[in-house]
Amino acid sequence: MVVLSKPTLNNFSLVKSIKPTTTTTLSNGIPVVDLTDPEAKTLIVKACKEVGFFKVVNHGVPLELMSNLENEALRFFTKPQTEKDRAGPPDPFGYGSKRIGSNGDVGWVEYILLNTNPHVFSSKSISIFRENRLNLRCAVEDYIEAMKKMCCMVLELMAEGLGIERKNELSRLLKDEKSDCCFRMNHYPPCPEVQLRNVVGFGEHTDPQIISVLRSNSTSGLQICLSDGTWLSVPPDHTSFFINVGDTLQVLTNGRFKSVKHRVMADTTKSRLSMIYFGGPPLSEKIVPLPSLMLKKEESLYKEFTWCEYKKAMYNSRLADNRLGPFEIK
Ligand code: GA4
Repeated sequence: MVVLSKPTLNNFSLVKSIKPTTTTTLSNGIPVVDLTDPEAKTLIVKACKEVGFFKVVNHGVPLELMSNLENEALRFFTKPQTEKDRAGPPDPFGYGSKRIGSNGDVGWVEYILLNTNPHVFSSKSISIFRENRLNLRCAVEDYIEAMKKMCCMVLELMAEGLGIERKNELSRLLKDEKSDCCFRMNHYPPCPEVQLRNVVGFGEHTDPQIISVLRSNSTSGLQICLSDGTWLSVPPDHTSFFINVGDTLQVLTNGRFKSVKHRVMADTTKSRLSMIYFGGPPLSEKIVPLPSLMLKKEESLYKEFTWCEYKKAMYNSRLADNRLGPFEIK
């Protein structure tokens, strides 16, 4: 029998000197990170390793910025179909309905997809911004600026949490004037068919970029796939952001961070509106594990490729494909 002695002053001080492990706050199994928490960097790294997904609170982005864009987007999505179609079909950017990508994927969704590169964004030829949609243009502009800032802040916390000396090692990829980011607004109208079967709004996939930030209205639908293959519903929260690790970040961290598979199911009664900012590197960037992260004899799990090469492969793929598969070193 083991007799436990009462803590003496000595072993009590020993217990006190062990640094308490940071505990993750969970919302229905989803890690939540308060960006003002001094432990944020540790919690972000833990979430990226274990789930590849987390919710961000206390992010400093004014709610007004989000609701302003939500209102402008809804104003567009409630226009007659013929008017919306004039801003499509997506090539891959523009207005799209039901068809996702160009390889046969469909979903119960309509969307606006935009390239946020300033040279492209400021050009007059963006079809969605014709027809006097100056308010929408301004709302998107303000929003994507805030998203880029937040992504960089999160990427810097990640670098710190990973113990990387240069904290801009990841964020520099987005700060680069040639960074290849895009922005998507998805509108999922209510789908009465759901009574017959579960209708998929946006099919399962991983995001190819480094990082994605999602914000939605209060309608549920987003699900993430856990490591045991089960789907977890993400409770919506219109005041917060949800961050997910993309394929590129999985490679940059040599598999430490997991690019999370996710999908959206349609709702029977309520429409869902989501906005997602996708942070990608410059086209010419070589995507290899960060040397500063690699242990002494650690080898890359992936063949070398540029973001441009990955994008080419991505546009030839279907949503649910394992896009990193062909680049894995077996
Ligand atoms: C998934 C993530 C982003 O929404 C997106 C999508 C892109 C598109 O809609 O054009 C793709 C998809 C996404 C990956 C595979 C290809 C390309 C649709 C599709 C079937 C904008 C992106 O970057 O990759």
